[in-house]
Amino acid sequence: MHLQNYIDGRWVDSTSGETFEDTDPANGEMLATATKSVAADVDRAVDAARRAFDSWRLVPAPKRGEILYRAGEILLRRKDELAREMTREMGKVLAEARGDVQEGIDMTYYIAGEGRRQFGDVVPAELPNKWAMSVRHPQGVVAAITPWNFPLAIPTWKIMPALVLGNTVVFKPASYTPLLAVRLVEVLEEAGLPKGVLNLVLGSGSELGDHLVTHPGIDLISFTGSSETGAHISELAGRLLKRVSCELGGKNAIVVMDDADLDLAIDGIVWSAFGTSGQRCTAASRVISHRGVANDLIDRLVGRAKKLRLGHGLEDSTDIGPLVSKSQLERVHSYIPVAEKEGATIAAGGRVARDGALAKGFFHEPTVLVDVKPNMRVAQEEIFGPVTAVIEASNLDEAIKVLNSTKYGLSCSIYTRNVNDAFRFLRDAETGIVYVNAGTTGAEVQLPFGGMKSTGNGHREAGRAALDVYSEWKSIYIDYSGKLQRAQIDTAEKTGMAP
Ligand code: UN1
Repeated sequence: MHLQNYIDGRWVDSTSGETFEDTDPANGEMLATATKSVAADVDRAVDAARRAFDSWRLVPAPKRGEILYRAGEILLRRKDELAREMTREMGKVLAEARGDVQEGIDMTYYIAGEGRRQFGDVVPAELPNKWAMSVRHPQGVVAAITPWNFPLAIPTWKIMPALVLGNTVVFKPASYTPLLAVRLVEVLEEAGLPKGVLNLVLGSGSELGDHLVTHPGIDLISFTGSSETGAHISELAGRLLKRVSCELGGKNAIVVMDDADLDLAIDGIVWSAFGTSGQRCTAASRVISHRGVANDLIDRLVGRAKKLRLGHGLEDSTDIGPLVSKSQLERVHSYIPVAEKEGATIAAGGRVARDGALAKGFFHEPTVLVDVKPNMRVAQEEIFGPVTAVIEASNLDEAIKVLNSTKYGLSCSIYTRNVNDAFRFLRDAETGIVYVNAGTTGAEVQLPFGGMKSTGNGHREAGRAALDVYSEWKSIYIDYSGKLQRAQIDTAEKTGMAP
């Protein structure tokens, strides 16, 4: 299989003629070659998107929405096939890959409905015989730069709202997941998207990213990835006064109080910490346990972590797939000596898994760190792997203090049966997403998704909030009085009392 760029409605190779490999991280098998783009390909994609913008912005929004409905139907039809390819391309187990595709379907249908909404305000004017209202206006050409951990869902979070609002798009997916990106573009092509409205450029972010972000034809950059890259993009784009929407890192915590249903809490921790091998920005990489239940919690968590079965995500028996790449595996594993040096204890896991067939892939054992203090690096830095750090706290106040002590603010949760504690937690957590008696993952598409502090730059994806990223507000005044009316000027006319 060979994967190509999609520019101005045509599948084409890069002008470089070079390729890169798309491989299965569970066994190293090659799935495809992909064309390796250079700056000239970015230029072509941006030019095509700019040209298409002139006509796409004039297509009635309900018609744009209809194309998205059709795309949702095609995604539904292809769900199983896409999920299988996703498991092979980036490793997550099949049930989770199906969930990823489903989240893309949900987002596509949800946003398709915005074709007939996109509400603005109609408000009274302060002068007589005058009309006042606000409408949404597209930004122009959007650069959608997406990660590999949700290779279908996250691109839909960006591309679908951009399209329904009348923007055109240059899509630069992570180089680990070109296949799923090609599939999404195929779906939108089949759904009837006109040429040039969505363009795909495959290749490495470090080689293409700066050129794309600073390209004068790009109006808005929507990026999901690390806080470091988000800051770099924001710096480049900020100088050019471009809008940037960033979804960045997390150091999400589950707080377990001494009155919690511990069985429920352990289920939530295992799912949130080790699902997707911990490669979610919402993953629970900290557990803040009330001292009264900490020993019991650790015993049970360690027991469960040791039972999880590593393997290829397409096998029914597998609980946890590989990490996406060798470099991610090395990065995650490099935190083990850091933890030990700082005085933490490895209560479960801690090793790169090399037994039998696992040696061919990038597997890391599910790892539980205990004796962790809130200021240790393993309690502060995003690890993005199957590693969670248990920190003890004496009461709710201390737990909330620890919760809020990192630079990130994406997701958190509390397990408690005390309604007063739950409400205090909801009020005081400095995160964009808060759960009660559930883990930290599993956000639904109809609510805003994103975080506070270094997790983002104030924008939100999903929900109605997504519309604010991909549109400008235009306020409109229509004076039908037939005479000069002066707002804010102290005259009798202003009150309508003049003859
Ligand atoms: C991400 O990891 O970047 O809430 C997105 C969740 C998923 C989305 C995660 N719905 O875990």
